[in-house]
Amino acid sequence: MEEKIYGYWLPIDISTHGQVVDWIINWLHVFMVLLFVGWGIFFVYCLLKFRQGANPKATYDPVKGKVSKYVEIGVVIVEAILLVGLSVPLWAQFKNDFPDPAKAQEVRVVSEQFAWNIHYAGNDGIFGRTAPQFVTSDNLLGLDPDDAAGKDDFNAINTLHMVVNKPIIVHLSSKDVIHSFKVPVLRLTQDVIPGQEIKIWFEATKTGTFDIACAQLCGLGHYRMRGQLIVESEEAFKTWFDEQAAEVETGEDDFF
Ligand SMILES: [Cu+2]
Repeated sequence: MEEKIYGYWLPIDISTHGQVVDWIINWLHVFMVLLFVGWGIFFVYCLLKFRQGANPKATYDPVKGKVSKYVEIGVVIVEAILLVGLSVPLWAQFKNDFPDPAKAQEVRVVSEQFAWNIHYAGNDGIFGRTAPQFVTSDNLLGLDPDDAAGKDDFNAINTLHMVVNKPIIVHLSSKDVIHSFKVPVLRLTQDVIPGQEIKIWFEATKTGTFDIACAQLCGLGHYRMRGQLIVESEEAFKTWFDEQAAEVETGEDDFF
């Protein structure tokens, strides 16, 4: 039986970095509940204690108790621990410790209204040069027809195939407006900014087909900007990859 991806709480986590993200999300919810209940009790306490019947005359003396001060210091300490102890190290790891490209897979993801172009480098492993002036409806990536490195490249529209338990480096860019590359099961959200190339990496630990969504309202078709992340074994990936590469060879999936 297939495991349910989405339930009442967080979707399943299939990434190597997801556990820390989930800790942060879960602990923030615990603290929010504590704050909500705490403030609720305090509110009711104030309604009763300072009701007009018991206090016909207002007091202008400042508060003498120290409890509120200690509670606020406690909240600041907890928030600092969450930020400095969990969020910042995770962010730093995600941004600084990139996997060795020799041991990782590499793709370019070029977003546009309203699709994800997934650019594979083909058999040579080198991405062909791209430029806006080459973009046509047959060449959505804008590959330069004069660049030999791009001859074997292919575009897997809305389908990102990757190998399980192997890191992948994704170069994100946009052809038009700001989009946001979101894969809930990977605990991954990264804005895609026109004019910039943003590098991210992740590693999936489970095989299966999962959703890629656009998490930035990017126009009328935003709702259908949905892709598939296909995490598969090395062999299955190779079979798929060779098929795509062969189609480029035979001109079935040729851009020019
Ligand atoms: Cu979008």
